[in-house]
Amino acid sequence: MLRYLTAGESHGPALVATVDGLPAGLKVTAAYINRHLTRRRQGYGRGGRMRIERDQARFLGGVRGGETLGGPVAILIENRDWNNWRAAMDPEGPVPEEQARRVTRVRPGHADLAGALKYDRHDARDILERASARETAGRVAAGALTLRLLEEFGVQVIGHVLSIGTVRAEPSRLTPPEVGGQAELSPVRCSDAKATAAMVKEIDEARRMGDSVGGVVEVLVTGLPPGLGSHVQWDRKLDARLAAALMSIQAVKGVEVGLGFEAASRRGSAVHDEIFYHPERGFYRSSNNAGGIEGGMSNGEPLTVRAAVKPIATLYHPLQTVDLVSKAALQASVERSDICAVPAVAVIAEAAVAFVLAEAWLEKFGGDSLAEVRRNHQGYVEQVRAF
Ligand code: EPS
Repeated sequence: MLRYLTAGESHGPALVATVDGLPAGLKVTAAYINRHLTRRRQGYGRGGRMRIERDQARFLGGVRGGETLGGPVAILIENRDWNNWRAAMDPEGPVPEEQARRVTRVRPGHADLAGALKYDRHDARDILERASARETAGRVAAGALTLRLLEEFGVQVIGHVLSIGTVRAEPSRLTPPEVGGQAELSPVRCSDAKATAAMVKEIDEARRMGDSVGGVVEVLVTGLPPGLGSHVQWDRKLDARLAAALMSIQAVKGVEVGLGFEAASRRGSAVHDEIFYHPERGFYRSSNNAGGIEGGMSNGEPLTVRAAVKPIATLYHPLQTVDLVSKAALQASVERSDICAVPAVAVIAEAAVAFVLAEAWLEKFGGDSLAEVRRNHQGYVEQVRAF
């Protein structure tokens, strides 16, 4: 069973990610994880915090001599900003009132109010520190280990930005690796150069207005065999599991697979992908409206999932709210924040998708060592080929 947990507050000493259930013998390095952490940290529209952090992963367990041992892999990422928050976030306390940096003017759209009521905390900092998207550094570190596993089998996971605010990338004729290559060069992780320039403007405009802006990210995955996930039970369906993983990312409010919501307004003949057979290629489709999933299982075509990201809830021109303590009508608290984090969400979404796919991969081909997983995978590939 593959699982992971993260721990840590945004301005606390560090973030921790623990991944349990990876096979032994997988080659991993901190440098590999750091590459993904750096990709997450980049992206036009982030705030001053991203100039403070370095996001360097350190293995605390589960890895020896550059290979996993089969036990839980624990990763530590220090928060450099902790130096500026020691008094306010001291785990040992007591936290002096004048240094507590309390937040009581709860921000509409953030976890502040619901969390304060639920956990009975009269300082929303106790909520926002954990609700913060800083936590996604831990998720990307965990997800990077699963990306590494999938890479061993030639699976490529590519996250990119489709839209920011009202600016949309033109539908692309590029192959998924080309999309990834172009997106990597774009400050907003978008493969369309013209749209990139307009997206940068959109972010600048939101910044000028003291506002924030959201968008849509897409993850494309190539190299999957048919048969990951299952139609037989609701919680084994691959699309359901991907949707849950993507929805769990801070600020994501919607998920689509393949044509998604667009399919609802088309006739069946304009939605379903016709099936063909070639002795070399096996079964294939000439279109991919299903986004690589039918009946809750991968069907061998590239996976295509999208997530809609709402605009950041911290606004420099704040919205109306109520003070948690005094109950007075006031303007919401203004924390230093980002204007747009959509390019980062594309990287976080890669990690979320990779984790679910690795989990499904190990369910189907599971073994305690990478060599065993490889044998099981190979046997299945031969079975499908000989079908
Ligand atoms: C975040 C607010 C900002 C972001 C942060 C998420 O942090 P701060 O309040 O320290 O300026 O920069 O994102 C990260 C630190 C990160 O690593 O992604 C929030 O409120 O969610």
